[in-house]
Amino acid sequence: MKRILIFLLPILIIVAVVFTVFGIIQVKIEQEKLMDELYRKAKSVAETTEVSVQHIIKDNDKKAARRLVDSFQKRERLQGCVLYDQHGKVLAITERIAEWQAKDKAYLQQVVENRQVEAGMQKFKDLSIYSYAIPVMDDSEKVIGVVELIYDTSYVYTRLAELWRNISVTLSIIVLLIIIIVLLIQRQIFVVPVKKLTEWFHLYQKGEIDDKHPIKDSGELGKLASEVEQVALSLRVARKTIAGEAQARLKVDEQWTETKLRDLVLAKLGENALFVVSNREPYMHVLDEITGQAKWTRPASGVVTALDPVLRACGGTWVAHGSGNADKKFVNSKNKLGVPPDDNRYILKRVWLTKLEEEGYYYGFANEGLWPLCHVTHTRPVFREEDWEMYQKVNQKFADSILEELPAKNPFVFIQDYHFTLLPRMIKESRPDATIALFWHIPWPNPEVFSICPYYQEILDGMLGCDLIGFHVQFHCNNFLETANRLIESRVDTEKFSIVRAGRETVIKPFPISVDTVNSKKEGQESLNQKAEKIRIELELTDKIIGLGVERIDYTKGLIERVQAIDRFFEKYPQYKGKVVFVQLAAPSRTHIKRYHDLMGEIDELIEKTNWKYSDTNWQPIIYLKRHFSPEEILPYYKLADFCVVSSLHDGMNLVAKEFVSAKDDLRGSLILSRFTGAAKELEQAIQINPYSIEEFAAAIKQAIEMPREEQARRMAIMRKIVQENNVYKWAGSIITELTALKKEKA
Ligand code: ADQ
Repeated sequence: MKRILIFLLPILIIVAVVFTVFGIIQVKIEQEKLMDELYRKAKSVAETTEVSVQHIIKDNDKKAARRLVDSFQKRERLQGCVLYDQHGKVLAITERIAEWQAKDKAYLQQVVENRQVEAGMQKFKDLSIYSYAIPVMDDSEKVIGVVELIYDTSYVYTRLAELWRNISVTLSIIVLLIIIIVLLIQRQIFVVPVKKLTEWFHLYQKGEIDDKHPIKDSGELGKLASEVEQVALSLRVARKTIAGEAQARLKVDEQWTETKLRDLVLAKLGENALFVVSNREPYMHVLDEITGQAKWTRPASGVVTALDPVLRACGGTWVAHGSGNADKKFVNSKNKLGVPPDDNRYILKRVWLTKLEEEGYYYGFANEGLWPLCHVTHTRPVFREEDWEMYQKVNQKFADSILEELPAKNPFVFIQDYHFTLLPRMIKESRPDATIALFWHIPWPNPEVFSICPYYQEILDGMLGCDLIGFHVQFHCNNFLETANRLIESRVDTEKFSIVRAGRETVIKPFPISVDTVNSKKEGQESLNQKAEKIRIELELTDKIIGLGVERIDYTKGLIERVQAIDRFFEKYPQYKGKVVFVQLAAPSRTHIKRYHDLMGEIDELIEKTNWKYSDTNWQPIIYLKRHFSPEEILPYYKLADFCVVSSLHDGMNLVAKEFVSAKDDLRGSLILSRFTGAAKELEQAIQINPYSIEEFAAAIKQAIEMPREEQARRMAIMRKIVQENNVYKWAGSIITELTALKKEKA
């Protein structure tokens, strides 16, 4: 549009200038013509009245004078006639211009003295008047009086204004015609062919049509089309070859890796790229508070930890809320960018939310409502009608953003978590051909608990727009099946683990999420050990037994209970004072919510109290590092730790437990793991605890510290094997395999 304006604007300016000049000339000519007409008319009338006026004055015939001036009263427009004697005294005047007598008329003097006609424009009240004054002489050529004819000239200006109006209307019509013609030409020679070429490219490279490109032009556009044709052909061939090779490689049974997942995606999804949706974006751009420069970071989030390697492996598009304060600077016109920012492997599309939307949908409904509802941690869920309205609005916003990205046929959409329960139905209604999966990263409670939510009907109905819903463990699947069975009209198939609602089936399955056990090892052992030793020196941990916690600050993670257990541990086993140090890495999270804000204060206070209680000049029991760490920064802490504590009061899976195990390639160290995490179902060799039991927790710390090296190694080896075999690539691979199988079944 901007380019058309650049082209159109000079033409329109030239046309407007020409028309204005033409208009000015036209008006001037017309004005002169009208004034000339008036002059002639006045002259002729004056000459015809001159003789009779001569007699009237000579005979002092007042009646005849009256008749004469009255005859003007009947004439069109405002006209009149005035008879004067030779001294300028009014003898008779037409009634409708009676007030004209009062006007000071210096020019009458001139008429008498010079014996000449005086004609010109005069002001009378608000009117413009044309006056024509002629001397009346007797037979001896002596001036005996004056006849003045008066004409209202306002009709002249009315005529001129009409002329201007006509010129303007003609100009507007011409401008409009020029715009329409230019737009039509532009559409015909550019928009239509380019649109056709784009559609053709889209279908041809995917192998959906075999026609030649549709551009008939032999000029520059034709050349461009021919280049596009070559690219489309190469792409089509490459896709086919890659998918074939991938299929062949998949047959080999080997450990799940990035490459194997990529092969699976290519072989199973083929041309259909993967679309992932989550609230949290995998990479955010933020302004550095000190330098003011924009930099990118990876948020502390289990969902991001799990899905980023999957998307890196198989490409696709990830749609998420753009929440970084410098995010807008780094997207293209479609709000997209290639990520990771230093090695573009897939596309991130950012969706913008207003503060009000974020407040209601994210902080309010999702995190003050659904999050505590699904975690049994005795924090009361809050449901506000205005939050629910925002939640619906934002789900629709995401649906619109995704729908405009989906390809023409059979797309795969993989939705993450409790932020988007309404999204599956919204997408399915517009695109019934889309295969949709939702993965629920947090626990699912029993029907009684879930029915507390005033909107449970809408939420369940929205979720059942999916073809597949995944949870971490079977227990959460069972809870969900029971919830649907009890709370909404549906049929639960306990053999297939599926729910049928309004003739549509949704399969419910467990897919235990995991970590990337392949790429996390990319950094050389040597540099990792160096980093770990540097931390040991900086934090004065030499000769100390090191415990570690890595968390987002959240009430579900059991941080308060952990500090209480550490306190109890030193109380019960004082021999460890000065010998054991617990390092806690903690990323502030959802700090706008009061419960989270208060929790931060509570933890600060409790740690300070515990440190004050036990520390001496050379030692303090807890080192609290409250900030966000990058995955590369966290890894050396895992290396360094003798034991790691995961004390969640309730957790869907918990990736920290798996990250710790995955990092321990020297088989050293032990894991204390809450029984209420999904991970506890897989990592049976961890020291499992009930974090609510402070005694049991403190004893577990002692057990972890005193566990013989061989026992540590035996347990760690088993846990490592489990995590390695069931890494995040297997998790994603299983979901994709299940989805494609469902799609085939439907077909
Ligand atoms: P979370 O509760 O966010 O997510 P969790 O499994 O505890 O997930 O993983 C947290 C991630 O954040 C880990 O990768 C960890 O390394 C990282 N992290 C922790 N502290 C950090 C810090 N201070 N700085 C930077 N990064 C930090 C949800 C569910 C979980 C489920 C995951 C994945 O609540 O139960 O395991 O999703 O499905």
